[in-house]
Amino acid sequence: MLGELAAVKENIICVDMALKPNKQIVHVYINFILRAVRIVLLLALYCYYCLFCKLLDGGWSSWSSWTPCTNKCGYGIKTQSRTCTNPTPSPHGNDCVGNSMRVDTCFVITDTSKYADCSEVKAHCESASDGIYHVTLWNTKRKIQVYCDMTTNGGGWTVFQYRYNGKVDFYRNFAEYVKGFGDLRTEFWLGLDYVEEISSQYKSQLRVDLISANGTTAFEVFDKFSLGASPEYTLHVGSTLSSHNIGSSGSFGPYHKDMPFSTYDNDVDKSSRNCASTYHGAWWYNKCHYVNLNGKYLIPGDIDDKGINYYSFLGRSSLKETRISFRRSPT
Ligand SMILES: [Ca+2]
Repeated sequence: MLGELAAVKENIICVDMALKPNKQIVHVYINFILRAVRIVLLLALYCYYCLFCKLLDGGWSSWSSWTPCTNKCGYGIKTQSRTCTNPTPSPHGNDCVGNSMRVDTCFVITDTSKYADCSEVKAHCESASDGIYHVTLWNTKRKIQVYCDMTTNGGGWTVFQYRYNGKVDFYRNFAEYVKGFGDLRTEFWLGLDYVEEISSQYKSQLRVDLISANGTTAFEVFDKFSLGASPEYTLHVGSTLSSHNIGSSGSFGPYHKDMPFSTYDNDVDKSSRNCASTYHGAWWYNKCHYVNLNGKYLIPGDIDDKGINYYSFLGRSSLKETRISFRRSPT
C-alpha cells in the first residue's frame, strides 16, 4: 500500500514538472507581446507627434490698425500690434520670428481756432509745444494768431510782449498799441484790445520774465490780472504769487495797478509831464514809472530811465530781454 502511494506521488510530481516549463514560456510570450505592442504604440504616438505636432510652427496674425496718435497737436507716436496665433505654435514648435509691435511717428494738425487762448489750447493738447497758434476770441469771435509759451511752469501762457534784440521799435502811438505790432516770430506786442478780451473771460495770472545784460534771470507772477475796457485799458493786477530775483523796493504791481495805458499821443498818466514821451515808452504810467518794459532798447546794462527798466529786479539798469504773458488761473 505504501508502495502504491509513493508511486502515485512520484507521478504527480512528474506531471507538475512537465507542466511548469509550458506556463513560463506562455508568460514570457505574453510579456514579450505586451512589450512589443507598447513599443509599437509609443513609436506610433511619437511618429504622429513628430509628423503633425512638432512641425506646427507659429505664424503671425495680421497687423492691427494703428492706434490714435499720442499727441493731439503735433508730433506723436502711433503703434500697431500682432499676435503669434496664425497658427499658435505647438509646444515644441517654433515661435514667430520678429516683433509683435511696431512704432511710427505721426503728426496731427488740430484746428486750435476753436479755442480762445493758449490756456485752452494747452488744456486740450497736453503735449503742445511753444509756438504760434490760431485762436478765436471768446466774445467778438475774432480769429487771431497768438504766441503760446507751453513750457514755462506748466505752460498755457498767452504771450503779449516779447523783446530780446531791439529790432522792433516799441515807441509807437496809442492806435498801434491797441491793435498790436511786430512779428510773433520775433519781437511783438499782441495788442491791448486782444489782451483785454482774452483776460476778461476768466480770472488770469500775469507773468513777467526778465533777463539782464549778463544773463541773470528773474520773474514775477501776479494773480487777478485783467485789463479794463477801451479806451483806458486800465491795468488790474493783484498780489505777487511767486517770484525769483525780485526785491521788495519799487514793485511793479502796487505802483502801476489801476493806471490807464499811456502813449506819447495819449497822455493819461498822473504826472504833469508826458511820461510816455519823457521815458520813450508806453505803459500804465503813474507819476511815471518803476517799470518801463516798452522803453527804449538800449545796450543791455545801460543805466537809464528811458531804457527797459524793472526797478525791483535791477533798478535803472536796462534789460536785455523781457516777456509778458498771462494765462487762466487754476480753478
Ligand atoms: Ca501827464
